[in-house]
Amino acid sequence: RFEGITMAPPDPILGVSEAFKADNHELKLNLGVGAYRTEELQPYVLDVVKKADKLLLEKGENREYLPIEGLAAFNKVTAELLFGADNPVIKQQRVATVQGLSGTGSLRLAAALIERYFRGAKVLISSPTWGNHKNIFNDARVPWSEYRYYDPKTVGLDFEGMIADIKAAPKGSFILLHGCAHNPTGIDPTPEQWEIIADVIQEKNHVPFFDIAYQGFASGSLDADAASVRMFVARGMEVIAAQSYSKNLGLYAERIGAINVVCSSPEAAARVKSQLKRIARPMYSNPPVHGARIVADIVGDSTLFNEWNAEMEMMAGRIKNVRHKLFDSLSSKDKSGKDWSFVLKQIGMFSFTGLNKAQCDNMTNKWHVYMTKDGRISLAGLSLAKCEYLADAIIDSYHN
Ligand code: PLP
Ligand code: TYF
Repeated sequence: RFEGITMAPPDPILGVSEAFKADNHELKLNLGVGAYRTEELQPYVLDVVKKADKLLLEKGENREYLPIEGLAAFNKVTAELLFGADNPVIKQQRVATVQGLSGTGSLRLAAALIERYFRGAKVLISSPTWGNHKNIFNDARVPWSEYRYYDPKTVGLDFEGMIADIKAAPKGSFILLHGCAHNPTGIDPTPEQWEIIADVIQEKNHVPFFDIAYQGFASGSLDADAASVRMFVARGMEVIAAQSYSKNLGLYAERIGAINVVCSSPEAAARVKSQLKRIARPMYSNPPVHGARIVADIVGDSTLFNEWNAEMEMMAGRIKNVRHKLFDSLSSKDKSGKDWSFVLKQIGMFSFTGLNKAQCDNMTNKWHVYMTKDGRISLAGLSLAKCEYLADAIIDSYHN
């Protein structure tokens, strides 16, 4: 019966970690998965999360099922964190918020909503994008196509291509946008470019669909990183936004996030929420409680909230330091005259090196540097001490 089932390919990102584990070389470096590491390259649990955990234990809360839509206190603070607590859309109860299984599960709920109520509508995703986006829309049977985003000539944004492709999409398409710290390129539009993107989306009656997995991690400020989303909302547009707490609170394995749909009336929001619940119910019934309690307690308590912000700044700051050190090492070691300034222009956890597949293979096979084949490196997995080694590897691979 199961004999006919073929082997599934490994995940291109998570598979890199497997290969890394199997390598015994002492200089090996895992720059594949986007997960924060300390300067000692160890996983990091935020102090504020440990504190919240301890308080939760003391409170001795029960393990009853959550409602389908998740923990009410979490849903309240997560929408406030994204849109701003005094945003009129919140006061007017125009946001349908449902707790999801982190960013991935929240995107999957939105994809199912699109499939059910906007049959045939297309989702436009950036080229390139986070690999799982295509899987999510494929599995939800939502047609998608790509818009131009990355320009290999400048290792920067192909803004004209992006605008042209969004303009050319059928009216009423869903435009998937990375709220901040674009994965995998680390290249974000400027505030002025965001305005033009919003103009075109509005003109074409498209729906902006934000994936915001790095709020606070791009600039170190939660508010600054939500500026793109808030600008679209301030224009009075209907907006979808999927949130994740994997990176900014280091809650990767807790699977905590949310889907938010900003509607034009409280009645529409209530109906959308009811349908999101209907989608969630036969998939997983109700979401896990622990991460939701941690987020609700940290965001809802001003002391813990301030501690969180300080730790996030520290993490974002460490990545920025590594970025500068890598740029300095590349610039001083490479005698070819190549301009490495793109490394400094990119933001967030990643740097897109522009290395092609053969060059990435050289990085791994010769230098034991593990990375995705699209040329992305996770700076969150790099330490100051390893920058010179990495620069040698990159320069050797470039001129290979
Ligand atoms: N979206 C983007 C762009 C990501 O990079 C990630 C992974 O970090 C996610 C969504 C979802 O991650 P998670 O499901 O852990 O929240
Ligand atoms: O891009 C990354 O590295 C993160 C981590 O199926 C990740 O988004 C990678 C693959 C995956 C889930 C998360």
